[in-house]
Amino acid sequence: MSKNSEAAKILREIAFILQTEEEKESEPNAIFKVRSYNRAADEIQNLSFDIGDIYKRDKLNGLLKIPSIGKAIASKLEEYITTGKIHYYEELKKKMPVDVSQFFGLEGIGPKTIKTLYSHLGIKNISDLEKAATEGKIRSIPGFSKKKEELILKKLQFFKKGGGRLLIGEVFPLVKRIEERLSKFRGVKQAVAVGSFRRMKETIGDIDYVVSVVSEKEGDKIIDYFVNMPEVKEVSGRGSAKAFVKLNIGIDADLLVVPAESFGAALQYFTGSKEHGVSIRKIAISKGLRLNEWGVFDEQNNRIAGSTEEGVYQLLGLDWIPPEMRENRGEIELAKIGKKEENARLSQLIGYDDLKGDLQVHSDSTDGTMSIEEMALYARDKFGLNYIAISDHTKSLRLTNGLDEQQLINQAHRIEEINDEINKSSNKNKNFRILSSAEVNILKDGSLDISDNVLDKLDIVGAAIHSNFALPIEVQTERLINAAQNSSVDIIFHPTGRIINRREGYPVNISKLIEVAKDSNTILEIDAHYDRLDLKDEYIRMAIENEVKLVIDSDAHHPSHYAFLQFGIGQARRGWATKSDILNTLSAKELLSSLK
Ligand code: DGT
Ligand code: CA
Ligand code: CA
Ligand code: ZN
Repeated sequence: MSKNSEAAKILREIAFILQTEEEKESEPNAIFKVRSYNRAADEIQNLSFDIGDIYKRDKLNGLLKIPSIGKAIASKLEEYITTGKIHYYEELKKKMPVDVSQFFGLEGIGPKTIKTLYSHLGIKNISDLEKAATEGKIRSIPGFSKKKEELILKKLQFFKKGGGRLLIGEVFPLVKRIEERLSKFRGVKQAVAVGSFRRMKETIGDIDYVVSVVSEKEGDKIIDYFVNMPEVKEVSGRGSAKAFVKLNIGIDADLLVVPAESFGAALQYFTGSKEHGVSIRKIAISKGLRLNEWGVFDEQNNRIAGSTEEGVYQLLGLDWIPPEMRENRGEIELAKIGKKEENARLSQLIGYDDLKGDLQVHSDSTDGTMSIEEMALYARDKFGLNYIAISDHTKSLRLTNGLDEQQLINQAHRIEEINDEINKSSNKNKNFRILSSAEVNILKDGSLDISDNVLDKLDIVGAAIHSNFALPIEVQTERLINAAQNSSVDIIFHPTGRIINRREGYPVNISKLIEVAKDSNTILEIDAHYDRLDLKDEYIRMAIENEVKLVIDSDAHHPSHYAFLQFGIGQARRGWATKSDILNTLSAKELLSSLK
């Protein structure tokens, strides 16, 4: 595990063990403590910077700038980075020597229950629990019953099947790290993470790898290596060309090893989706061919393609189809060779390097964690962007210290000064530009909390709903329409308000919103934070079919969050967006001149 995942795991365990403790009068805020450990763990797990590097550069101060990290946790991280241990955690573990991380995600069996199970039956891990439940020992613990025991067994079955799906951003760094390690392994030609991950689905059920080797005898070595990686918790099975493991973060990973001549066919097969694969196989059959993970075979069973994906598709009369589109939603029709006009879209999908700017960025004027200047320099120097818009929250969002009219005007002036400062020494064509903006709050009645004459002084304006989620769909849609029809509003941020796996969002008549966006020349945002991915793929495609312009923003509250942009691009590709559908592929100047 990387330092970040290790530290995140410890913080999560601390939170968990804290929840097993008796309520103490002396500590009435225990629940907040638990929450802050969990939040800190999430943040660190997904940080695209290594906490060790942050510490090396800026010591405790650097750690304190990570969102959700306060003084208490920062000093524990410091202890972890410098000594490899956290004393506080070691002490907690002494009181409860249970492998608590095993129980994460085991729904309905919380910390208190686990404490009870430990103190009565000495249960320390999942297999102890399964054994005790199967042997009927749990029902006799005070407060338990036969029914409860059965329920535990049922939950265990579900858990073992892997009911939970992780968000793409939660697994991305890990998946890439393993992919890179596999591809550098001796004897390996190529290694690619396939399945839903390669298709950039918003959630991932399990991780799949396809590896090609130079010769068959390398297969065993790579499988050995795979099942012994530090991230592996348990090996579920292995064969001569396959391995199945459970990873510490609570997700399974599958590995398939193939010879180079089958690599393309294996990629095609295991990238899926299943529905796409089924349709592709039908085409093969209609041509008298057979397609499987080892290649395309003719009637005499000769392999006639398989080393590359392009070769497989071509033999079936198709252009290569980007993985993100492989959902059997019309992409195969589009890819038929000879349909020049339609299949142009396949090669014009927005690429992962196409964004020039980011239009939703927060600073420490409100709930962000770094200054405007720091956010700008990171965007320029580490992420290669040419512009960002500082879109801090506005006054009615008091929790974030939202800005009022005067503060927004002052911030816009300050931005001009910073633009001058940071561009002083650079050549004029390479100027980085910070745009003044705001994430204006849409009020209950659809009006905005900042007056139009102030908004008109900003370079670009986003508006968003942050409260009153329970209103009926007509009212909610009307609020958004009101905002879109406001001539000062350029973009609707995270249009549906969902948080994946946690909050459904408010109800919206999305086709109506799309229609109004088109008529009013309002841009809809693809918020690329992996928690949101809002608009989602399906709505992106609807927006594009209706010629609505989109932007992809990171919603960064810390510079490492710029890395989220790739998830937004992934969703845009899943929604068939070309570069010209996404306005922040334009230069700042072109973008500004296309606004309403
Ligand atoms: P996930 O893991 O639920 O996020 O989604 P996938 O798409 O990664 O699905 P997974 O891991 O079960 O299988 C990986 C790919 O392997 C899948 O996208 C297509 C292929 N595949 C798996 N099972 C079948 C099957 O029964 N039939 C066909 N045609 N393909 C399959
Ligand atoms: Ca999978
Ligand atoms: Ca799989
Ligand atoms: Zn927001």
